[in-house]
Amino acid sequence: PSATAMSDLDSLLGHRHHPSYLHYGTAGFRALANTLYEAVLRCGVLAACRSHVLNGKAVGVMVTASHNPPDDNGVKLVEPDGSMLNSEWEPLATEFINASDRPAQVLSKMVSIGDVATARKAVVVVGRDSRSSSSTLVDLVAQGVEAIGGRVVHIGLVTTPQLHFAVRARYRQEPCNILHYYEIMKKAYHKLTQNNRFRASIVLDGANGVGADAIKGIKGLIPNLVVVNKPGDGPLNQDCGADFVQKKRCPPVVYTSDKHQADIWASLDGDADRLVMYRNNGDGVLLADGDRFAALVAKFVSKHLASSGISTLTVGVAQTAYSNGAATEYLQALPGVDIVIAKTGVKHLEKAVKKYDVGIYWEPNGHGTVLFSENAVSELQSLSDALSGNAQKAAQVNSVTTLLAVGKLANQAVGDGIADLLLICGILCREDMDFDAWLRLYDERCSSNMVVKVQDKSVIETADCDRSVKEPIALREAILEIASAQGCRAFVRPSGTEDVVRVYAEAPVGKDDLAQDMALRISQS
Ligand code: NG1
Ligand code: ZN
Repeated sequence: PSATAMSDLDSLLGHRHHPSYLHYGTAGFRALANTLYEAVLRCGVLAACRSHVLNGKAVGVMVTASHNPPDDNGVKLVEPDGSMLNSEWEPLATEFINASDRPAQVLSKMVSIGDVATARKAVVVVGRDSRSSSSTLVDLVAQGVEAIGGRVVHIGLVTTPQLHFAVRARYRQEPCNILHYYEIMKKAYHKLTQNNRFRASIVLDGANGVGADAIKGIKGLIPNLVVVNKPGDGPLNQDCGADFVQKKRCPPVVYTSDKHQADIWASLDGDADRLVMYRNNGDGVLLADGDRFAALVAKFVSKHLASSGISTLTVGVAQTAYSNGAATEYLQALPGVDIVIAKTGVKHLEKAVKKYDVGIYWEPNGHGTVLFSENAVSELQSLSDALSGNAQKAAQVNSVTTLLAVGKLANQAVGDGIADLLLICGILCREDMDFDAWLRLYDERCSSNMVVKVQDKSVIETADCDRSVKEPIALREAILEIASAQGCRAFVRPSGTEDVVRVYAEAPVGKDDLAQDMALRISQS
């Protein structure tokens, strides 16, 4: 890089002034919004550099802290194909964002800033969630991009999956306007349901966030849908939303005074990339979490693949340490379905299923999707063309059309709460299944999640995809001892998004107290 470009940039970036060292974690950088100004400005610079090295393909930046409290915010980079930031760039991002002295020089390992500024080909697509701090942070991202000659495409207030969609569509030279996002989903939903109505009533909790607005785009598809907890109704994610319901196992607070009743409830998180569904019993919930989504989808896909007559396509389901043991057993029994275990965090799950033609992944917290490989889509499409109009093969045609619809409806870049709502409702409708029948697919084992605040979470090192602790040895042994009873397991891992350590314990069906007791004893050890 030329000396001028570097020193200009160094003076723009100034000195690092976020109070603590920030890591590019499972979901990018996250912290209290008012400590992130410098970091997001630098993320703008970084995103432009990434776009430059990818020959000007547009990179995405999403400003959100998902399910975290309203005063937090965060920033996450998206690759041109809609996937998460290339893992080689994660440590670079961490180093660059934290460099207090001559930050521009850090980047020179990967790219020459002078070249980026001269070539002027970098493009960065920027979106934000509904937090009050998000607009300011978007302006700073844009400043960073423009500082080195990049171009910013603002897509405004969007859900995280919409940002991924827009970036991916641009890359594939498909229409990338958000209106198309809805059009594609609507068409696919009608194909999946074969124009049947989903009859059950649903109350959807929008976590007081952007998802409650975005859902308007699919208005009418689910006739009996009422949306509560819209932006402005209450604080974002506070006592509501997918993370709250899944972790606390209790219904959300509804911030408007009307009373609501429905067959099924559903909760999105603050940026609408997660969804959980449940029966609301007033004080408790009967939860359909991500494991249940994966089970229903895998069962449906495996059935239709068998009846489509295609035997060459592989199906894999990725789970994490948090996946319920009963879900794992259920999936293991499905014909033609492989199970792989991945580390916690969507990027690991996504990677684990990429080698399959149909890759299904869900985190229990409700983040997940079904990915169809190019090969799967083209095989299904050719078969569909070959069978077109063949009345004798109606059942086969039906299955092929159904699978193509699933691949269109499910977000092909990331988990998407809105797409997942349609996918699940569509499958329940097709299977003529009600919510209770879905829950009867398997009996969930009892589990307990707890968080512990510690001074330094980094002393904990995990192994075996987070399922066991490697260090410290005393903790490892304590867990083994506490979870030694028949049918029990437990683990501890440092959170990648919050300054806490997470404890998980699982006990056989009906042994709720045992799961709670194990988690509590581990928390205290
Ligand atoms: P951490 O904070 O690392 O546990 C949480 C979720 C992850 C993932 C990320 C990204 C749990 C236990 N963990 O990560 O699964 O979704 O947030 O949002 O739910
Ligand atoms: Zn989220």
